[in-house]
Amino acid sequence: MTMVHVDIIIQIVQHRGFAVELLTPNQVARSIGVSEASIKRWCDKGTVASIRTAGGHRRLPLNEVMRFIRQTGQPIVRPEVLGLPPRTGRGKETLKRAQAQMRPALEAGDEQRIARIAFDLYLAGHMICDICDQVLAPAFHGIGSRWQHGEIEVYEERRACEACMRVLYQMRNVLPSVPDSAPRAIGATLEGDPYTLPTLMAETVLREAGWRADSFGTGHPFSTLCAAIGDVRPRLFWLSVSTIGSVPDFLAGYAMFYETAVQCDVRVVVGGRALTEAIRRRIEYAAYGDTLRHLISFARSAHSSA
Ligand code: B12
Repeated sequence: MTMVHVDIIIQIVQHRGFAVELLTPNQVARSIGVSEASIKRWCDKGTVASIRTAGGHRRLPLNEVMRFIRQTGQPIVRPEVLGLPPRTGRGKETLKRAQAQMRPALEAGDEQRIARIAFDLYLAGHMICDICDQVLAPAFHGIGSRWQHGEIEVYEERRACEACMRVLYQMRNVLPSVPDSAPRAIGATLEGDPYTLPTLMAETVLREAGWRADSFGTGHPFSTLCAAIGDVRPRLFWLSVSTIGSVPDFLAGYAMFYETAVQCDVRVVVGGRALTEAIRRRIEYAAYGDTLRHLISFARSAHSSA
């Protein structure tokens, strides 16, 4: 029997307050099947950004290596060395093919397969908002209807959510670093709304678009969101609304929240399956979006107009 030894010793350093994973030129060379000398030359020419350790050794941030692979279309021969699932990065993954593969992978709770599908799309150049809108969200809609028809168990649905969240966190780690000067965005869901995925996805796609974005998670009363807006003073606030308990309470709370946002010069973007047209007609907002792609389009215009 052959033993396969994979040495994934990734150093982690703090850079601008974020944990950044660092790789040696040898690890990068093995991951993409080129010589170590080539990697060192690329570092020295600035083709791929690197830093030097106190002892003068080159180290490459993982997110910079991913940027390089994504931009150059360099095939990955040993994805495990980059902390990616086996067989990731072999060829041009399409959204259409991934759509067919994602729901079964989620239902099986197969995190490696979910990560491989998502990373293949990312490495093929797809934006994370499209991966969320066109692959992950439809897969969850399918899971919802299969649960409704008794075809899958509740545990399979919940396990799928947990696995998906872990993969989204993994994707967040490979995104380019966002400078301190980047615009700030925060977002959340309201009290009684336990849906974690849409707000986590909003955070991830805004980070990809170069925002310092933080999801504050689920279940917030309007009053605490007003406090958050006053304390953080973000340029943008996203509110994801997947379920509404009492419509009159929602309308009253939202009116107060929106007034605070206007006073603090914060643009509010709203979205989510519970924001029906009838409800939207009765509230004010800077933008409403059906998709995360809409959120990004608005964020881009808000960024360039500032
Ligand atoms: C997972 C899940 C749960 C989990 C969530 C766990 C978690 N940690 O998030 C839990 C267990 C909490 C749950 C509970 C329930 N659920 Co549920 N759930 C789902 C499921 C399968 C997936 C939800 C999800 O995350 N989707 C993925 C996201 C990303 O997709 P999305 O919401 O469409 O979001 C997209 C857009 O809306 C938009 N968007 C979202 N937010 C924002 C924000 C902005 C700013 C912008 C621009 C865009 C945007 O972009 C997203 C990406 O494209 C859905 C099925 C479905 N159709 O979604 C059922 C579903 C929503 N649930 C349903 C039901 C019935 C329930 C329960 C009542 C079950 C029960 N008997 O207890 C409870 C109610 C809980 C509550 N308080 O409301 C029904 C709702 C039916 C209805 N007519 O309202 C659904 C549709 C399933 C079904 N087909 O029957 N659920």
